[in-house]
Amino acid sequence: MDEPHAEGVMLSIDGEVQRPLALTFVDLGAISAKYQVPDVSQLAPKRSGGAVRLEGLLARAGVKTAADYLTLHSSTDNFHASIPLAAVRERAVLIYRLENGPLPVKAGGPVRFFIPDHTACHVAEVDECANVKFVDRIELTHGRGYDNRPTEDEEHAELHRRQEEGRGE
Ligand SMILES: Nc1nc2c(c(=O)[nH]1)N[C@H]1C(S)=C(S)[C@@H](COP(=O)(O)O)O[C@H]1N2
Ligand SMILES: [Mo]
Repeated sequence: MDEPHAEGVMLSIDGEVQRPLALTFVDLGAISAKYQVPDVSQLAPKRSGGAVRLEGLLARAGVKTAADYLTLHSSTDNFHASIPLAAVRERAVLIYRLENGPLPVKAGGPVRFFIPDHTACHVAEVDECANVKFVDRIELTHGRGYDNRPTEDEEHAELHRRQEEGRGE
């Protein structure tokens, strides 16, 4: 996979919003400092990089009252998760930066959705598996949107094996 370029659109937001957005690395960095998390290790010790709070993106896009689900799309590997908006609205972040550049692909970049206090895989709608890597589109929906997270244990175990191979573990 090619490493992301700072000039290209890294993340779109659409669906039940007043102002659909298409954001570059520079746009993400220009979101108000009150929504920036300069060092995500303060939220999750094992993670590194800089993030912007989901709330900051939603404030710019303007969430319509009908929206009650957040659907995270990765076209890179066709992975999608749809989770209740209220459960993550105030705590989820988008990790998008490592030092001065976009988050590398091997860390799930250029943009990675992250719920700091997620549960273990598989136990609820909002679980570790919903931490979508290479997320390029966030869609606000009324009702649950498209979700292809594995539901069977074996299928999920296989996905984890593939991810570990991808990291060279
Ligand atoms: N795009 C994408 N995001 C993904 C996945 C995936 O296969 N593709 N796997 C999910 C699963 S099942 C888990 S448990 C976490 C693992 O994140 P980590 O590799 O950073 O530990 O990423 C989630 N995000
Ligand atoms: Mo998972």
